[in-house]
Amino acid sequence: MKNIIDLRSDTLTKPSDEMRMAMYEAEVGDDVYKEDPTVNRLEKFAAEILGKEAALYVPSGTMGNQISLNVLTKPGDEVICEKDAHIFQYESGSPAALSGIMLSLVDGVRGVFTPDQVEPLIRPVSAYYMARSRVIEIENTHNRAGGTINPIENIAAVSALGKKYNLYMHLDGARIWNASVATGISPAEYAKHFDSVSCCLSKGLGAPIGSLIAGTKDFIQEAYRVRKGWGGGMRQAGILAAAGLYALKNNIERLKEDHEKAETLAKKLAAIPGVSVDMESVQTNIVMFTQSKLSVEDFLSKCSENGLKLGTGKVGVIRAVTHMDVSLNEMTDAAHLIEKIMN
Ligand code: TLP
Repeated sequence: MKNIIDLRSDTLTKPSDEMRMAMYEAEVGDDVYKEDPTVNRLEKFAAEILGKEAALYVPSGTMGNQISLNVLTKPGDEVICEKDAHIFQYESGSPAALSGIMLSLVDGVRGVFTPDQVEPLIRPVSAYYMARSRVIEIENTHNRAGGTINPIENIAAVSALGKKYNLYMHLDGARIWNASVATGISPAEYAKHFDSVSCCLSKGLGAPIGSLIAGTKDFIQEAYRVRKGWGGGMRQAGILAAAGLYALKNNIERLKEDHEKAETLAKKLAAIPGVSVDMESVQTNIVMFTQSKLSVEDFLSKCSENGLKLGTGKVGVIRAVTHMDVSLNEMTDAAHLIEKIMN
């Protein structure tokens, strides 16, 4: 069978034998009764890593973000976020559908917006006829901007502004592990600027399923209620949580290798005539590029016919995401194939 190089997403990784063994051996109970020892261990461990009082295991990153926003807001409230934020672009309109909230969009640079851009969007408390500004949301790393990192000084400044106006701060840290490994800044150091954090186990960390949210005990208590109401209470979830624990303990440092693969791929692509890569946005495991030869659809099919699977980012942009199930050598193969298509 022809070898397929699948760069559509880091969500495509399959659990390793060691991870499967940890799942096989997991001690389980009914997590809706809070009696699953493995889920409890995972939540405790995640809270520690993120420097928060408590954490909650949830089925997906989308549910993690949406539960967090639901707990922090009331219908009619407004969340300020970047215009390409995952909560705006890729969560099926859930802020409106599930929580009755609006999003106020900031035009960031490579996914990063500054306090100066946010301040004019914060609505005066006295303006009862306007939506109420309630939360500022930051995505780090920023998916649609190409896996870009929000500088910690900027996060601290936006968070200080949020505090000044009594706003909550939410971090979509689906790939916070990538940001942490790339900068050497710990997840807790990032998380301390936020009231709620959501992060994923099923992307670069290689677990098959699962995300976590973290915050104060009170926040998590409420989140627990909302998760149940939305049908996210799981029973012997320890089987899955064991994979998550394995991922947190073994697969964070190795993300460096994925970053190296992305950098290698980006450099090779940038050298191909007709392909354009914004090298400044290549900071972790995502490479966004455009090409002048074919429509996006035709380009993706041509690649796919030849064993290379790619995805899309913003309109007209192709996305390649590196992960543990592709090798550094395959980056050369992928670039060769694209070069051939471009000729
Ligand atoms: N992102 C997926 C797709 O939805 C685009 C991917 O392949 O990258 N926040 C961020 C920043 C994300 O990138 C994602 C997933 C999520 C939240 C949602 O996670 P899931 O897919 O577990 O609901």
